[in-house]
Amino acid sequence: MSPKKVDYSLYLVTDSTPAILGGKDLVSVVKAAVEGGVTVVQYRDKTSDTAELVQIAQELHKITKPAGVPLLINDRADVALAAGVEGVHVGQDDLDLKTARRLLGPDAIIGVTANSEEEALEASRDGADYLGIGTVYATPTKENTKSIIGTAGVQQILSALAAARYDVSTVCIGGINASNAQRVLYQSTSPQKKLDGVAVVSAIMASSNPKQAAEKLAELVQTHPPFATSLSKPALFRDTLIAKIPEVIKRMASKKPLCHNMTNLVVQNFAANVAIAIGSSPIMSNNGLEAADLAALGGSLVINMGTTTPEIKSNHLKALAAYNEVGGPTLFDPVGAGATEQRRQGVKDIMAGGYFDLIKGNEGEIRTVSGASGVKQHGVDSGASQLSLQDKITLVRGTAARERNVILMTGQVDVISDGERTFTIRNGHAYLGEITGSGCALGTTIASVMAVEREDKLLAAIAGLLMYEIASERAAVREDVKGPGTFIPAFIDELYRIRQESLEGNGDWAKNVQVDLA
Ligand code: 3NM
Repeated sequence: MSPKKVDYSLYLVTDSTPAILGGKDLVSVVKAAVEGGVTVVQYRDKTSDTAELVQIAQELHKITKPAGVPLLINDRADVALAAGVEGVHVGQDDLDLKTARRLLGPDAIIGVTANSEEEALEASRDGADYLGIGTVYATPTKENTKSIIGTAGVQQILSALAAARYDVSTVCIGGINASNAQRVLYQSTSPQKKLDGVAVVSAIMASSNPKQAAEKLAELVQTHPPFATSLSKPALFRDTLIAKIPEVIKRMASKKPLCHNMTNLVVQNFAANVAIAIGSSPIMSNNGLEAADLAALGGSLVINMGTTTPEIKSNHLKALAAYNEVGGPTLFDPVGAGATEQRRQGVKDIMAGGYFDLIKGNEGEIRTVSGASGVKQHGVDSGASQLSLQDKITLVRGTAARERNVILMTGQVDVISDGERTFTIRNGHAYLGEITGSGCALGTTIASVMAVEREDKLLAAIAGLLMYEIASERAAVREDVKGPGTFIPAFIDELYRIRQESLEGNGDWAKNVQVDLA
């Protein structure tokens, strides 16, 4: 079945229950939504009697048909036939696709709910015109959903469809609204296949102004999210990338960007001192309510989970939304991600709540971010390594491609990737592992560079990482450094010196970088 010419970009599923519709009139809400720009309407009504279903479907069709918007009926091919609408949508437990097709004929639009690769492939093989892929995020609108698959799950299904060469259309469903529609479309995209649209219920049906809600969503789904700056990645080779680093650090030191740190209680002072030393301007604010004002100042955001609590998590989510809205660079440091259930869930919640340009962590943390089960971190330390270097490279590259961001796994050998370009970095010094907050302040350093280098965030991250690690090497060999205690002030001095050298146009500090293409 070749895809029919249908615009699936903003797909409305109706809901007549008081919890969603409130006291509003269903037909009026659909009329407003169509005026606002929804491109498909599915009439979903699990309670009305058949005669009533047909009658309401006919009324809805009087609105959708003149607007060129297909009207589909949830589950009921008989109602679709009786009302003469364009098609049906069937769930996995509804009327089966082949029977629906037999009843409605080849021109009808028939969509199928798919929760997994298997369901998606089967429906495509059997001739579905489109798939409703979900559940993306948990939603009170439909509580008996099978599994929450997130953007990673949607992307996996899209990749499987592309590999099997099905050109079936796709929308995703579950918890989509104006705050996440663009990100969900962006992060669900697989290199071979993208979603054709998003399906929403409450974002429009529960709105007090359905027309405005539809207009807003229609605009959002047609545009890239503000944080998607580097849609065409510069094809940088190792040497061209390395050559740019001193200039990037010089730019950061001259511009003194704001670096907003929502970091843990242990490292606030150290991270702020590091930020000042490298030439950025730190603000250590954990108050989510002021994040929108701070985001407007053009800086970057670090979210560090080191001493998280439920209240801190809610502040993090507010700040992340504020920076995402203006495209301000965001960095996530999931400290101790694999150590406790609270933290494992915290990672899931925050990654479902917004977009991070970069996620950095040690092996245990990045494995947790990737979704690996059974990661046992002993406190915030990574614990004994369980992965070979090649395993780390595969994991980091795959996670970056999945999240469409940059992933940095720190360790004796750091591994960094944006999903396309992957590097290993062997700079740094063991003293960094002997003091508190060295990983956290690295996050501050990288975020500071990302604030000024927004186009290529991989370049920004490598520049920040190298500045940091080379400063540690220079500090460690100083005569006044006798151990971790004397290392700290020397390290801050060396960060400051690299900043000053960079400002003077001297990039010699970056001569001994140990960076390799992986
Ligand atoms: N089907 P909202 S989730 C109707 O996962 C429906 O198949 C789902 O509602 C699925 O946009 C869902 O309000 C409800 O979150 C989506």
